[in-house]
Amino acid sequence: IIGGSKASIESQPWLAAIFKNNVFRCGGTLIAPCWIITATHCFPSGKRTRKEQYSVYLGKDATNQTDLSKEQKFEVTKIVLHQKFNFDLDDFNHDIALLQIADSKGQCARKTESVRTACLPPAHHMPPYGSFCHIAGYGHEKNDKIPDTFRYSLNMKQAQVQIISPTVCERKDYYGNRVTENQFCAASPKWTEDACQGDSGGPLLCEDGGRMFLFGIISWGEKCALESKPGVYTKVTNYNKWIEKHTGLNRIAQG
Ligand code: 4AZ
Repeated sequence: IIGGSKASIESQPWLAAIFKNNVFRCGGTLIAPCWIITATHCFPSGKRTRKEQYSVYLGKDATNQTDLSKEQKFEVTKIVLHQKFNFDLDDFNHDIALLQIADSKGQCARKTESVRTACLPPAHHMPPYGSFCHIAGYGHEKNDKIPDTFRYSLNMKQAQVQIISPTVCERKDYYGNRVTENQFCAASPKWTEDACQGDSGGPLLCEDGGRMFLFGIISWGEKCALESKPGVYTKVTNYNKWIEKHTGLNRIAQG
C-alpha cells in the first residue's frame, strides 16, 4: 500500500495473508468462516495449481512476524479460480477466486478481536462515484531511502481511495478501453495512496451503516500511485451468483 498508514490487524480483521511455499504471495478477504475471496491472477499455474503449496493466515500484523495470541493459520482445502479468467490475456477480466480453508484440526476461522468476516454487498450495488473507501494489504510501499522505488512493507497498511466513474477511467489519459464491465477504478485525489505489488487479492471496502462491505478485489494498475493511472478492482457485486454457487452460501452478512 502506497501512502496511508500502518495499522494493527484489529482495524482490518477480515484481511488474509496468502503464502505459497512459505513465501508471502497475495492478500485476501474472509467472507465466511471457511471462505477467503482473492484474485485468480495470484495462482498463475491455473488448473495445475496445487492447494498443498498454500497457507492462509488471519489476524496477522506483519508477514514476517508471528503472534500466536492473535493469528490463526489454515491450510487450503479447495481453490476455486474463475473459469473465465484468461491467463493468456492481460485484461485481468474475472480476477476473482475463492479459497476454502481449514486448520490442522479441520476447523474454520474463529471470530476474535483480530479475526472477523467482511460483509458482501447486494448484487450489482456500487457506492456512488466519489465515495471514499478503504484498501488494505502487506504489499509494496514507497522506499523513502531511494526515490521512485518500492519495497515490501511487511506490516499491514491501510489507505483511503475514492471510487472513480467509468467515464473518467475510460478517458484516453486514464485507461481508455482497458477497464472491463467487471472492474472499477479507485484512486486518491492527489495520487498519493494506492494499492501496489503484493496487495492484489486484498480488499476494497466501503462503509454503510457502520458495517464494512467488500466491493472490490485489488487486481491491477499501471505502476502505483501514478497520476491518471488509478488502481483497478474486480467488481465483487457482479459475482454474487458465482460466489453463492461455489460456496453454497447466500449473501453472507455477519460482519
Ligand atoms: C500488482 O502488481 C499490482 N496500483 C496491484 C495493484 C496495482 C498495481 C500493481 C494498482 O499486484
